[in-house]
Amino acid sequence: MKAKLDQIREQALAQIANSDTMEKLSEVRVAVLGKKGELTSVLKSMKDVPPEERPQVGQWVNETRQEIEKKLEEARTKMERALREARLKAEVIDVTLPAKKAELGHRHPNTIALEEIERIFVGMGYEVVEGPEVETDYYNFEALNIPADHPAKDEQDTFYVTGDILLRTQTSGTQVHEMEKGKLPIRMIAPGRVFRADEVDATHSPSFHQIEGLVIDKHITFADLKGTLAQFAKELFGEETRVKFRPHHFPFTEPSAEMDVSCFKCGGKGCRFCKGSGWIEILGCGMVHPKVLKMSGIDPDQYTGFAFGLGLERIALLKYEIDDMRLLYENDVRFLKQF
Ligand code: 2U9
Repeated sequence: MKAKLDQIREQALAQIANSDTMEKLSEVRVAVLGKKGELTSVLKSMKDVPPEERPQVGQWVNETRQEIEKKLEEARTKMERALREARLKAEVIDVTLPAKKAELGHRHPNTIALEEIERIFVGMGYEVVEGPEVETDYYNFEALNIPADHPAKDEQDTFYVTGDILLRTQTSGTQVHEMEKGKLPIRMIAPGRVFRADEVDATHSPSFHQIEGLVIDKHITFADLKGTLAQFAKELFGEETRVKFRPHHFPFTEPSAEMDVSCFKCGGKGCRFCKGSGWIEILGCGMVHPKVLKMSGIDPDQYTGFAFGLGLERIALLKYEIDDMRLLYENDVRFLKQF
């Protein structure tokens, strides 16, 4: 029996020594110590051993089993360590490699211009108010003293949802909503998307953005309008910028004007950029029409105000010297990257 056990042990230890994978080690364990293993069958044959010899044989079997188990465990630990070392070696991280550059997004020229304009007016104490893009005829036209037969109301110029509901053609409805709240004074700008049934070309789009402003308080005069917009122009285009006002007509303001800035390319001498005139038109403005104040519940004998409106895309095109509005809507990264 002892010889048999020694043979099992020698054979098992040799097999363990020859095992070069976890699977092979596992096979050895099953073949020797498993339910149908060689050592297990020796144990099963104990019944044939004379009772007086059983303690001795039992001890041999246990010793053999323990020795094989110990060797199996040693081999397993050794193999695991080798495997881990090989894995760590393969996974090695070279901390000296240059990092991958993360691609940063770019703000759209419209956004850059909008944020700059908002910063200027917020700095002068204005609130930024947004309103709905879908309006009723009343808020887009009637409350602004735009008569029923005005050409802007034509279906050729305005996108109608139904007979009375439309996509706003200007952000002015937002100011009307604000006036109706009855909280005075008002110092606000209303930036946002507007819609006009225009054909696309280098300077037109059926959807663009406006920034309109409204100030209403006691004793507001045209001098306040001039001072405010002159300061705005200096902050947007540079301290040396001069402004001039040309008489104009809008139904919602009286008197009305358009404001030009001295050309920031040539300083006013005249160049290709300002088409030789030295001046660039940037906005429309005027004193809020008394009828407009009255319709929204403000007493024009107590309160006066000024308003202005400008096209955001026009400012972005001018400021960043972009010659085609369509570039602003294509979102070509090669274009956007430049700002
Ligand atoms: C209220 C009263 C008056 C807003 C104004 C303009 C002049 C103007 C144009 C600029 C270029 C539109 O984007 S554009 O085509 N706007 O010239 N807008 S005054 O006047 C208002 C607004 C609201 C209650």
